[in-house]
Amino acid sequence: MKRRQFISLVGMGAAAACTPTAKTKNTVSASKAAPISGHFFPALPYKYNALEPYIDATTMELHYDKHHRGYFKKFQAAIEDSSLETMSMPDIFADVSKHGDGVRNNGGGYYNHMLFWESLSPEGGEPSAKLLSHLVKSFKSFDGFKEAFFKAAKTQFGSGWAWLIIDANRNLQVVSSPNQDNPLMDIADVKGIPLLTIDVWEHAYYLNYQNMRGDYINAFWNIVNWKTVSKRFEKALKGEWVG
Ligand code: MN3
Repeated sequence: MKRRQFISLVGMGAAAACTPTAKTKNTVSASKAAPISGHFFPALPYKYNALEPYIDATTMELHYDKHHRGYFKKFQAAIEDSSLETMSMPDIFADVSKHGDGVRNNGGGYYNHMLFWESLSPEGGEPSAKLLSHLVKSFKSFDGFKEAFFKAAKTQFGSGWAWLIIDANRNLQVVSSPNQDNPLMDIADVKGIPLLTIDVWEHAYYLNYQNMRGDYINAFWNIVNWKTVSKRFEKALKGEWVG
């Protein structure tokens, strides 16, 4: 794939993944509406206790209402009265090294948590046949993928994230990132469209799992929203918007 095509793929896919539904559907009056890339604090797609016993309600409430909201507010402050107010997150991340640490850390924190909430569901499920076949191709087996993802999440030193991404060659890869960095950022070692992510900051699990990060990651498999992850993957493969 040519670089330009990939940038387009990354931009479209990731932008749509985190754009409020009302904005993406409202194409007719788009010229009158707020810019499609405007930044909004999203609603949590389930109740705080919906992911129990794997993630407890208190952790969810603090994580969403304090941590995530805090990143959003600081991000808003960091971009106030700048051109970034109307720029999509993937476009901001594509040049994030030029925008300063306030945008990198708080923009990452805002965006990464949106993907994290979307990656989870009380219903769990399984990958689609197409995603499963690609996971098997890339990691030998589904268990091979889970091992790679577990390892990336478990061994990320300090705070950070692990990701399943689709890269520029449309291959699946597992990567990790420190702090609030993500694979859309120009500073990332391996870039791609995020499909699935896990937050391994201690605030994501310490109340319930204390220092047992591995137990938290194992519990995570019970609540992965494979329906959404599969949809993102199949649309990204075709170069379509990832909703
Ligand atoms: Mn977090």
